[in-house]
Amino acid sequence: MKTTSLAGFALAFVTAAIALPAHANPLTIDGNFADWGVKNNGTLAGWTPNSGVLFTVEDQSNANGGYLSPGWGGQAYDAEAMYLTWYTKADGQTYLALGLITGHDPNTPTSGNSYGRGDFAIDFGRDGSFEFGVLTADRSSTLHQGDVVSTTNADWATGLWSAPGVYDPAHSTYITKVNTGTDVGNASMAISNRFGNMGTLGGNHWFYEVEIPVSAFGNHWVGNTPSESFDVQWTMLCANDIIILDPPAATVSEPASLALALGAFGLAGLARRRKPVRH
Ligand SMILES: [Ca+2]
Ligand SMILES: [Ca+2]
Ligand SMILES: [Ca+2]
Ligand SMILES: [Ca+2]
Repeated sequence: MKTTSLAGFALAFVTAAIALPAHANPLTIDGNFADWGVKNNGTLAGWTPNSGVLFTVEDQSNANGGYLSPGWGGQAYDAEAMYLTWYTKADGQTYLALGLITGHDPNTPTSGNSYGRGDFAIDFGRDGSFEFGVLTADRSSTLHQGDVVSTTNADWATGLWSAPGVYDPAHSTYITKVNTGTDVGNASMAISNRFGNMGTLGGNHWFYEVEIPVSAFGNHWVGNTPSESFDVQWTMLCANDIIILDPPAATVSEPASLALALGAFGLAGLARRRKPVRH
């Protein structure tokens, strides 16, 4: 098995916008990222969105077959950037919006050595348990593209890897797509056509744009701003490359009851809880 080093190939940076979105304007869910402030102008700066949008960029330039993490696959399986914001529309409804740029063709079939697109996964509490999936494709006779599905991890299919670089499909814990669960809402979703000139590392790219009414999250999101910490993750059905956006703590208010309870013990517990669970 190849052991290509990630270092040198990967461009990774995370920017934490400090003041978030109370004022963010609603986005148009049309598969065009201009309203996020992202530009495919062949520059590094093109990845950077408007202020008020949280994001992470993990663009890699590996040729076909190059190492990503936790698997291989090069540009054709490169999860490149994720964006996140939220806003309240005139109707009073609050929405969580997600953007994803990837080198993985959304139309990639799942057959032989090829693997199709996965679903967005949301982990409230950042405890490694994914409470919701947002479907990028029809997954069963009742679970369709755009559905917001309440899940446990057992409801998810998993990838090919049990650890970075370890091929072991039978023991993979990297979740990929929703098989089963309870439909709790409907997201708007648009997927772009292929485009180029994104960043400086070349290749083809696609953009997913998603808008989720936070009412689907029940008690996990109360009010106009997040009431609980959360992560958003996306990968494809092999989980060759996984991208995770972890909104920084400063932008997500802790529940008032927890804040009141914070003594020395509470702080220790908070620090432990906030340590991301990674596989
Ligand atoms: Ca748009
Ligand atoms: Ca790339
Ligand atoms: Ca990547
Ligand atoms: Ca969770």
